[in-house]
Amino acid sequence: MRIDVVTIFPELFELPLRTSIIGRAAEGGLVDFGIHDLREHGLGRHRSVDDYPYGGGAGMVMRPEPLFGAIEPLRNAGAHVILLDPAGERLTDALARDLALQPRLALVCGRYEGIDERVRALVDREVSIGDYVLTGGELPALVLIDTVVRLLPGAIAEASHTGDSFAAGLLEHPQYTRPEAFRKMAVPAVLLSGNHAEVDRWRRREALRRTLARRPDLLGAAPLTDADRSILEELRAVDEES
Ligand code: 9D3
Repeated sequence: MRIDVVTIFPELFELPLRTSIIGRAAEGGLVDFGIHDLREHGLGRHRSVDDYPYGGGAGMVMRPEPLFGAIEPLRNAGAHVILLDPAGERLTDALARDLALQPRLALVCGRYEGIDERVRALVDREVSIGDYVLTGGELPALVLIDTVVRLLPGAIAEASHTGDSFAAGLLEHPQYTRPEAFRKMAVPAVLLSGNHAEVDRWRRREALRRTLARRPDLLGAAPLTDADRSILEELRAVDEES
């Protein structure tokens, strides 16, 4: 996969894309990145990329010419162009799985109060990472890259995403490692028992317990067996008692 990014802060991408799983995927040739400084398409001696809003108001708006100059060649090369925008469609694991099928993505990061409306004509989709206000699209672009690249075949062990909590529709069960007792807190005995069927049953029950307690909204869409449903009934009943 090829991922191009258009930004006025190319330095924000340096370390994150060289580190950890994304860095290893890039090293191994699963993905390569092109980070493009929008200022290279800026206007005049000051390489200006923004201007005052027509109609007045606070803040600056990103001008269309530099953005067109940066985006058009990427579009013409076949990239699926994504504008990171607070009013975009919400990023989910399902969207990440769709995007991971594209051979090329171009991510456009806005800054200031927004971008000239005419730039949207060059964009295939607009994506937001959630309902909170950030100072620009750079961190959202990194979040999108992180969630897409880990899904590329070979980036991480397959089992680590077929078992993803959002893929399975439930939150994950609790996990423990050594030591067996830490500050008087013990590891549940079942995990030390060596009985794999019992371990699986315990994990499923704990995943259901945690999802019921923290994200009951997920239970509607989760694929649940009859056994799961009776465990949930039991957990709800226990909760009634206290
Ligand atoms: C003045 C009104 N603001 C809309 C809420 C304008 C505005 C605020 C923040 C315009 C751009 C930004 C910068 N944020 C992003 O570019 C952004 C973002 C975000 O702030 N939250 C979640 N997802 C995203 S994706 C891009």
